[in-house]
Amino acid sequence: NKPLLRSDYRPLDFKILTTELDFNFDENLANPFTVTSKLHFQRLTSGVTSFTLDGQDLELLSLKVNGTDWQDYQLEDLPGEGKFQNLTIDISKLDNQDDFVVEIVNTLEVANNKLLSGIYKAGEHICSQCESKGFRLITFYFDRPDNLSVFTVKITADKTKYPYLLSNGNFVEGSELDNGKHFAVWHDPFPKPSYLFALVAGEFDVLEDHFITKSGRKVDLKIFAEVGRGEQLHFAMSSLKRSMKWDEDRFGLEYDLDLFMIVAVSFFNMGAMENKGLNIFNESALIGSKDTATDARLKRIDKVVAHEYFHNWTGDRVTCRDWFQLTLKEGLTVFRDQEFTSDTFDRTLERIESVEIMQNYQFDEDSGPTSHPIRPEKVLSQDNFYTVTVYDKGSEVIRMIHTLIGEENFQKGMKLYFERHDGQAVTCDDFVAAMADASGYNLDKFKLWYSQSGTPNLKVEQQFEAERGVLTLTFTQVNNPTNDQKEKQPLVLPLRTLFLDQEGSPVVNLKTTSGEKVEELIVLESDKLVLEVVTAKPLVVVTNLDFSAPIKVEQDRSFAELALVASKAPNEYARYQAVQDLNYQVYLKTLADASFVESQEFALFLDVYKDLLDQAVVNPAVYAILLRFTSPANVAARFKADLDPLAVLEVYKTVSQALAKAHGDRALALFKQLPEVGAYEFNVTQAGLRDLKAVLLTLATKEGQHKDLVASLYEKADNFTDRINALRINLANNLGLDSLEQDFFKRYADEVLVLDAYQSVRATFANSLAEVKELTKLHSYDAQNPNRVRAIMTPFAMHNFAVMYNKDASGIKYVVEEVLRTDKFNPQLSSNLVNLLLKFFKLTAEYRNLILNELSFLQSQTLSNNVKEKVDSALE
Ligand code: DPP
Ligand code: ZN
Repeated sequence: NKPLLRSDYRPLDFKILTTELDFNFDENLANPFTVTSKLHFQRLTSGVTSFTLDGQDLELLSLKVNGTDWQDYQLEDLPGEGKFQNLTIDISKLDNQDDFVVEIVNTLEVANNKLLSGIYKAGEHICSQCESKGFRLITFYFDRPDNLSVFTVKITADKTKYPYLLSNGNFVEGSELDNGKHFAVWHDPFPKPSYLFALVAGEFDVLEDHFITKSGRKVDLKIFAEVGRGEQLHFAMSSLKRSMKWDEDRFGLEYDLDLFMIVAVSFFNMGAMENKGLNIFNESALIGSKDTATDARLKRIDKVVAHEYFHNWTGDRVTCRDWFQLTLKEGLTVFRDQEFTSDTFDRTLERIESVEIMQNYQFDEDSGPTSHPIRPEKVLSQDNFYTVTVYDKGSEVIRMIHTLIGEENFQKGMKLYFERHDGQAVTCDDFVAAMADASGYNLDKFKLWYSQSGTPNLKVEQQFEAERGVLTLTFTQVNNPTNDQKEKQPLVLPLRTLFLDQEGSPVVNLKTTSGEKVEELIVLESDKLVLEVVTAKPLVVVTNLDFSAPIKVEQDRSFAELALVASKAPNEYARYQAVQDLNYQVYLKTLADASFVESQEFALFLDVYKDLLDQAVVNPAVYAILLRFTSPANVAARFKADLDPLAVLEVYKTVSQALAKAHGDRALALFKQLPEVGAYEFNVTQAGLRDLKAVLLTLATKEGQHKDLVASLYEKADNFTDRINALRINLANNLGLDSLEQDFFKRYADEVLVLDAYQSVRATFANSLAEVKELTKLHSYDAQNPNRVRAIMTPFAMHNFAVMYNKDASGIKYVVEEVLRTDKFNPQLSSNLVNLLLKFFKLTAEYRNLILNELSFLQSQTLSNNVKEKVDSALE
């Protein structure tokens, strides 16, 4: 159980040029079955006469080299958790050691494989998941991303139970056999690492369509889902076609095979997987229509379909040299999916949503026990590094490069990256080099973002001297030590900055005292920058606009100034930022002194909401976000220490009550004035209006009045979003509209994903732990299915402060029980659940001790590497 280090990377001495796999599935899968693999090796380092293949839980039945039974091998079980194996093959007796074929027959376990890694059963389907190290559960291999091989796959299985037999690439041949079985052969011409291998067998509904690429090639598109749910694939198909078009238009990237398939499966740890030509999805990220998915989930489907499709170039054609480089493909592909969503829907909205992921999740990770740079240095379990840091902060790092060099240079950089590295497994350094070389921009200093963890704090100080007519601005960055790294250096921070006058109008063409133009993008390259701006009047300075750098900004600003920006700034993002800062101030001040809600400043705060409610609704989606008083969970994310969740919850209740009291009528009036949304369409205006209606109704019905409007929102709904919003408001405001739930269950009894959404609302508003546990009795619940478990545990632990942080620790203990239970069969799932406990470092001493005690208890149990790694870091 030793951690791997990035610095340990060694290139392979051999490569596997071609891989032929032959699977023959038994109908009932009761027994482990055999796979035959034929591997064509080429030696890369002369003189080396042995190599080691990775395996896990496999039984080796036979080994041949060049067709002859081969005895010169050693199979050893590695110490520690899991049955990891090394198969070392000695070829010193071989005549031609540079080029030879190894044939391996081994068994693997499918029916009892609960890891959801390797090949496993998802309900009635057989499917695979190999990223990052799942292929070794199938056969012995160089299960690492830098071995690129051309795969040919033969699958044989019962024809009735498994009418579809799928793998990567192109279909070559297939036919019936006389024993009730049939077979199919697939060939993928693009060399790929083992983590991109995929296999699917089963009965499905299929939605078919096609796409004509910009060079005129026809690509067949097929999306598969469980029988009976094919009707819910149309949205995903439209996402796929738009993604293909967008990648051509914006990045010039065209699809490269004649067939692209996506399959939805019911048991899956991740969101989805970008296997070459055969993406496999968690059904929650693929199946959905207006009647079964919220606008938010449809948007997620759109994003995930795009994300996995975009991996075809950024991930599959050019992949990672080793797993420490994961952000090379993930950060870049998240950046690409964010740009796709921005171009498709609304840029400001997308920006706000991405920023909220950073602020509400990534910042805590970066200052907590598991903090790591986007390119980690040390890993015990690779599964643990599919994090918001690697993904979302990784994307922010790409975005900063984009901001510094501009779109045109960025696209030149992408072109150069593909020219240099198509068909290769490369590093983050290779990517940055392509960007620097194509743009001529020196990124040497910038590269520290890849190796330094933690969130920089930017202090912004301003001083206005009326006599001199000068505003002195001082930017100072402070990089605090993190759990993984004590020494820090200043990072390059691109700061998009906006200057406003005292009425909230922009001031442009400013000059410094030395006559230089004040740029809209200020780049801080060291720990301090002082700027003397010539101005006769004081200015309002809004910096890090659009979250141009992933940092925390500390700026002393008056309530009045924040209120001005919040209600008047001519920039939606600036207003959003000001509203958030204002809300945070209200929390802090009320926590410090409960009588704050009687103060002048609080009246000013209420006036901001009055102003907002009196304004014309231009962009309903962003407007709805502005009007939503920050939730306890999101405000908790801004705390650095001494967070008392129950006290925060009390403030939330008090202030939202005060807002309702002051503006409930105004909210109601606006609700009634909103334009009719009309027959359902998925677009940003409609989705924004639906969201806005829910925000306004929540405010208007806070004190139990106007229930009929909530009932009618439900009854008149032609979509799932309005229905679940009505249920949510009913529970949030205790309206007692029981008949809505009765209808809901009649309507959706068979829709597991809808019921997950329902469970999440219930878990958020449950009044006791007993109520939370009661949710596991719902007919759709399955204690082994990650979607079912997470639908309850995540909202409960993240959003239900009252029950999760009950002082008797029962909420915390429930999370621990679930970690231990799931760790026995699915360490990726249990490791996800442990994250729910890792905010202890910022809580008050009382909670910190409660959680640390529980983590010590966990540490005394037998744990997977995945959970152990996190618990050990927490207790370090
Ligand atoms: N399938 C996961 C993703 O696309 C891991 N590659 O992010
Ligand atoms: Zn990805």
